[in-house]
Amino acid sequence: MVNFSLEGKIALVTGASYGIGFAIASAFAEAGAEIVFNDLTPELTEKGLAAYQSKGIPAHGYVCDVTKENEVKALVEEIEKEVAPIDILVNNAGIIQRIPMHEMTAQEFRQVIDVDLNAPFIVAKTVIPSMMRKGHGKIINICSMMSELGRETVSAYAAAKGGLKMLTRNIASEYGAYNIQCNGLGPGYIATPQTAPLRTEGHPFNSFILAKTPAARWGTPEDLAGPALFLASDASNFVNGHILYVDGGILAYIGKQPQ
Ligand code: NAP
Ligand code: GCO
Repeated sequence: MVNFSLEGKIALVTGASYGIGFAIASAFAEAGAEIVFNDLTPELTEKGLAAYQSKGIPAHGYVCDVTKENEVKALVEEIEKEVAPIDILVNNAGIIQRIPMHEMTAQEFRQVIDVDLNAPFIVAKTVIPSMMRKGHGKIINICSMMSELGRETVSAYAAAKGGLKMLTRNIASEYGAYNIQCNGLGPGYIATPQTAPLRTEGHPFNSFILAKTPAARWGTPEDLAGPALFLASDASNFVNGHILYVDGGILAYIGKQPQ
């Protein structure tokens, strides 16, 4: 029988108090995993803990900024001591800045690269040694349409998510021999706080996205749960360095002709 169970597995999902990370962690819990997540502030972490609790999920929540190497090292040590070594890492925490490139400061650009590219490197390099010792591990990097496509105002985000795609392939190449699989999950346009500014009443981006998506709807965080579970489970043990796009068909489609 194909094994999608995560029974006995410890999963760390970064930035998972709500949104895509929360939906993925909830699905992992349903499949039997013990959930660990972090967020930036005690308030958000508490809110996340309450949200998991309301679903009957006994998650462990920590405060940690994933861009800070010392905080990530302390987080992973604490998880290993208080829970157990991590079997599954989902690099989910991310930010976006929508600013025309010629108006963006180098500091704003760096901040996006720091959270969306440097942090997945930091968290992955910190958990990989114990995965090597255990002889298995799953790393899932949350990529984006912007791992493949560009668009106005998202230069830093596209540079980071394009880089994350290649970091994914490199981790797969470097650690595949240790039975560590590293894959990317590339969401299309998903209704979360990150995309809230694009979904306001009458915003032209809303109809633009519907016309670009064969499924003709925004995705939901729950749309990502099944594909993430596949990549976290033994069912994908020979899938490595792959980016699984969950986009309602955007990357396959030229877009609907205007009427
Ligand atoms: P979201 O609603 O903005 O949630 C992102 C989470 O990451 C928040 O909890 C955020 O905390 C946390 N975070 C940000 N910086 C952090 C840091 N330095 N340390 C720890 N946590 C941090 O985003 P989402 O839409 O669920 O997106 C999750 C991931 O999917 C991101 O990587 C995003 O780029 C990617 N993605 C989203 C979409 C989409 O359409 N929504 C599509 C493709 C890819 P705060 O609340 O404190 O900021
Ligand atoms: C944007 C969006 C995107 C999405 C997502 C697409 O401004 O174009 O925010 O970047 O959030 O990453 O896959």
